Amino acid sequence: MTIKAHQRLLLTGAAGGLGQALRERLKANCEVLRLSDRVDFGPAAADEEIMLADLADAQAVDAMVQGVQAIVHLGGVSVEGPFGPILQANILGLYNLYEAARLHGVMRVVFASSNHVTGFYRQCDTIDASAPPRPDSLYGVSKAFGEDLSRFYFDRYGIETACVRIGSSFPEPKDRRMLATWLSFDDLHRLITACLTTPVLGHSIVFGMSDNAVTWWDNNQARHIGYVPQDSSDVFRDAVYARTSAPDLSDPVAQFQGGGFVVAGPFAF
Ligand code: NAI
Ligand code: 15L
Repeated sequence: MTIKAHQRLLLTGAAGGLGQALRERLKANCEVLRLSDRVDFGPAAADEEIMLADLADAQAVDAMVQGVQAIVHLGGVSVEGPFGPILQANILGLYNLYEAARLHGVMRVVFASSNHVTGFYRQCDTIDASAPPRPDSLYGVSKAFGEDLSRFYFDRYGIETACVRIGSSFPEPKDRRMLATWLSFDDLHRLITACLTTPVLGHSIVFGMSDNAVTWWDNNQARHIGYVPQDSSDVFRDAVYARTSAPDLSDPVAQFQGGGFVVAGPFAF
């Protein structure tokens, strides 16, 4: 049984792909689940509250955060694109979120970081949380900013954060790269639950992946979180190989962990 570690839990980005996947699952983690996004996504169900907010709007973010005990922060731009929206949602928006957390005494945050913080490591490298960031995109740079901002709020104010460098969280791995990066929705929920319930979280970086045989990431520095994945991309391997061709190893997309993000853009502001 999942421990309801917090009375009222805030989930941002609730209208997005992962927000929808987690909405039902996270009800097990709290008495009241507060859901937020910039876009309207319909009415609240039992044991839910909905508070729409643009992350760039400090007042709206303040209201969104007031009264919760913990935050699962998924909201923001989730792919590479023009810098303007990334700046508003992922940089200014994250600052607004942590300021609101500080003002309202919210002491634990699960931050959806991304594997694109380290996307310029090679697919033959195995890295752990001590590897310096090598972002593969402006999007990845914004997530690296989020990891540093949350570390500052921990060192200065004691707000604990798990920076979850999510790999590829979709119903199934879509291509050969995702056989290494895949994170099932159930394992994502297990990982978030571990981050919400571990006695001492501190400021931690954890790679969000299932128990995939091929991996580029080592989570040994996150053992205090207590995450034990139970799914694996391996059951999809034969099907993925059958429908995809062998990678061109001279192509940066096949060389680097970030895949297509290493060549995306540039985009107009
Ligand atoms: P998504 O793009 O489906 O959802 C993001 C949500 O954030 C959307 O509903 C959008 O309306 C909202 N949003 C965007 N800008 C906003 C703003 N200014 N104010 C308020 N809300 C805003 O993305 P997805 O796949 O659900 O990912 C969720 C989080 O996890 C994102 O932060 C993403 O960067 C991160 N992540 C996801 C991965 C995945 O495999 N799905 C991999 C790595 C990281
Ligand atoms: C991400 O950070 C994105 O949010 C997601 O849409 C995927 O592209 C994922 O990384 C990935 O690397 O597969």
